[in-house]
Amino acid sequence: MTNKTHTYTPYKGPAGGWGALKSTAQHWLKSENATRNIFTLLKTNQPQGFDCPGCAWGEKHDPAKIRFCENGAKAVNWEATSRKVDAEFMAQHSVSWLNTQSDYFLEYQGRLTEPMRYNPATDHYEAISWTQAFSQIANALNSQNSPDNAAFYTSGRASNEAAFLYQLFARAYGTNNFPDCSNMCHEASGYGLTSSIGIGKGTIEIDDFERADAVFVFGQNPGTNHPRMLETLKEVVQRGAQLLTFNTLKERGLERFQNPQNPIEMLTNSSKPTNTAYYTPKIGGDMAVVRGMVKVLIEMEENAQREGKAVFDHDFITQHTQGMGPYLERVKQTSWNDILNQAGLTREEIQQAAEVYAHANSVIITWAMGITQHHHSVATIHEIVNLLALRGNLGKPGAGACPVRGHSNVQGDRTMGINERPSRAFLDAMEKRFHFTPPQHEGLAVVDTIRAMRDGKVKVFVALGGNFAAATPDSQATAAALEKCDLTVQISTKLNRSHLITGKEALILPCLGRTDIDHQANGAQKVTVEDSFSMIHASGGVLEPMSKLQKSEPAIIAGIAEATLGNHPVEWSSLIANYDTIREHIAAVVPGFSGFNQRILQDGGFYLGNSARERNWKTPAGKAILHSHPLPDSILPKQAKDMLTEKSFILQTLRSHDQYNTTIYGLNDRYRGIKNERKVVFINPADIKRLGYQEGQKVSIRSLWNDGIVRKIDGFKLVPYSIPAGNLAAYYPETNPLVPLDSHGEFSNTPTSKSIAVELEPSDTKRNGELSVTNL
Ligand SMILES: Nc1nc2c(c(=O)[nH]1)N[C@H]1C(S)=C(S)[C@@H](COP(=O)(O)OP(=O)(O)OC[C@H]3O[C@@H](n4cnc5c(=O)[nH]c(N)nc54)[C@H](O)[C@@H]3O)O[C@H]1N2
Ligand SMILES: Nc1nc2c(c(=O)[nH]1)N[C@H]1C(S)=C(S)[C@@H](COP(=O)(O)OP(=O)(O)OC[C@H]3O[C@@H](n4cnc5c(=O)[nH]c(N)nc54)[C@H](O)[C@@H]3O)O[C@H]1N2
Ligand SMILES: [Mo]
Repeated sequence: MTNKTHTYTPYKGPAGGWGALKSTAQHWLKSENATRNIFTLLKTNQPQGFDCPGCAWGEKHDPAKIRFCENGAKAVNWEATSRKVDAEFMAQHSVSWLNTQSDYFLEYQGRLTEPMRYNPATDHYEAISWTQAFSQIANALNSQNSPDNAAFYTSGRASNEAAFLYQLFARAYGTNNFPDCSNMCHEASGYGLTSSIGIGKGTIEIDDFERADAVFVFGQNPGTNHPRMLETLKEVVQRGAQLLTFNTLKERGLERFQNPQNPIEMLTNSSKPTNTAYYTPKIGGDMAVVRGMVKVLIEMEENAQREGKAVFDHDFITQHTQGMGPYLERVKQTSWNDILNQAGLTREEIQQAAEVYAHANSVIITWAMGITQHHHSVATIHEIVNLLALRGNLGKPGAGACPVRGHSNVQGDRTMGINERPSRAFLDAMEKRFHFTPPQHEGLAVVDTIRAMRDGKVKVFVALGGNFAAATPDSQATAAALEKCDLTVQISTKLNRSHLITGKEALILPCLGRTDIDHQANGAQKVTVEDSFSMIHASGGVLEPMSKLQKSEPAIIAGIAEATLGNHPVEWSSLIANYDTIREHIAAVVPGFSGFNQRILQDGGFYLGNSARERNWKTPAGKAILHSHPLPDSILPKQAKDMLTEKSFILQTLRSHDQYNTTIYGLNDRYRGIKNERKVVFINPADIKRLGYQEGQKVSIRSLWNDGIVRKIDGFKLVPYSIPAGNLAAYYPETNPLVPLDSHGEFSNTPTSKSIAVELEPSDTKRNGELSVTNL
């Protein structure tokens, strides 16, 4: 760091607006493909273009509107670069050398353009033909003594068509081992919602925001991660509806916003506040916040009853729910003391939020990773559902549960059967259509896959996208586990850490991205995706692929399948000629997709429907089940809690404005005022003082977990920030070495990326024991 580039200068402008346009322009130029990319951007989320590879926020159907945001623009640019990584590049750089480079450097090298095989003798990747690559995979798979020795990872950019073929292939091969990014993401939402309302998806449509009286946003940073959501939130506020934010950090995007597509606003700089109230609970305090609100609501209900009125929706509760009595009893038994301690809000704040809730006839609650990546995430989501149920805010206009998904098709991948715990009905439908018996036993999700690799039980690892080595917890343990595999296969667009931490053998299979035209025998093909609101729509690339040696994801899966299984259970190559044939299979297997090929011709796509929205509860009781969990006495798992001292902190790991998960576009985090730096740790100024540190001082971060292993990263700068005392925040993936593999959510098994018990020490100049994703 030089003096010219201070790490931290508070960002004073509103989110979006001129700052966003300037940043978009800079990223255009960096991609070295500016004109091509402007054309590409204009096609983002348009009926004739491709689905934005950014986030999974939905779109109101309005063809006149330009539908991209600053960060969507970065995602498009990043994919549509003119730089390439081929065998020639690999001849110049050994894998060991590449592994010393940062994640930013790796992906910046450009698109992967030809299939390559790792040669351990030379420590270089070398060109290989597609036929050779497919047969190498087939040999590895066919020489296993059990199909469960293989695991098939999916990242949420994969299209419905690719995901469906992938699960068909892996199930025909014989395993349900489908670890996927959603295991690290919204798994708790899926589990929590399914076990309470009978469906693991959000119950609202995007238009519901126009009818909501109040919107509660929990644990989410839309200014960076779902920028188009800010526009929706702004409309909510402008309409006079209430917007309540609960976030441990003061996030700029949620405080103020101006719309970059509205020139008048930008000229006058008349940004309006998007939030009517901003609460900063402690990390992991949201369940306590909601419980406190319900405690207030119980009191309000008792008062109302005395006047012959009601706050609760008793008709809804009686007709549609089970478990309200025991739940309310549980709430009454939870003391205010426990609630306030864990929540980190005052009783007045909680009272205020409860009053807004009680006065609104329709309430939407949205949430993302601030809720799902804790030990008690499922319990927190159950608590949110209970709050909604109290006033019938499920299945009525302008109301409902809205988990805001991450990857652009992560929800669709699940719908297509990427699930290590498939339902009986899904497996039966597969059997009926394809005439083979799919494996019936449960497969492995992410954490269990890493354990199985470590224990020598999973030997072949195939990844359909993503960056498993960097995205997963306990980076060192995960790296060692991957290295024990016989073969690791990465189907990817860009070079990343997962290509460099290899099994004994390793392959890189370069694929087309969303922006590329997918030429097949019957012409250019479209794929489909599902957004957070269960809308299915088509996506077709607009750019000529960089290389004839890149293949589409479906074509790669079909190639692997044919080499491994021959023409069982389908003639794979015929499916690739025309993806309509894949969609016909999907229509026959997955509920809600009948007439798939016709329905995607509709502008804006079609709505998959949601049973809970219809107040049809697909639970064993036929009603919404209201679970009553005790408020945990600590938000940490026991192995961390036992290690706590007065010096301990809880660390959350989060995204900067210049990254897409493990893809680092740049080193700034504009809204949080960070420049040219990623190794920072946000800390309350009082904590800096209390521990006798200085602002800007470098520290090491060591996580607390009772297993004798030292997990430590070094050289992180202290940045004073508006964050509750005792809480810290730092960027992912650099912090993944700190997350113990065994530290995961109850029921969800999601790594606890938002609640890691840690201690700080002054930076260790000898750098002993430093672990970092970038130099493993
Ligand atoms: N540009 C861009 N877009 C993205 C992504 C990206 O990396 N870059 N990633 C995509 C993916 S896969 C996902 S899952 C989403 C992620 O979207 P987010 O969930 O918004 O992502 P995070 O950066 O993890 O932010 C979590 C937010 O929750 C807050 N928080 C953390 N812990 C708590 C808590 O205990 N309680 C409360 N109330 N708040 C808390 C943090 O301060 C932060 O604002 O975004 C998607 N979109
Ligand atoms: N500590 C910590 N860890 C986390 C999180 C956290 O908040 N904190 N968040 C978690 C979450 S929410 C998620 S979703 C996961 C993300 O985990 P992943 O989905 O595995 O990771 P990404 O960084 O999104 O994957 C990026 C890579 O995908 C490849 N890629 C990009 N586009 C395409 C495409 O169209 N096709 C194919 N085949 N490949 C493509 C590129 O090679 C790129 O390098 O990380 C999780 N890990
Ligand atoms: Mo995610």
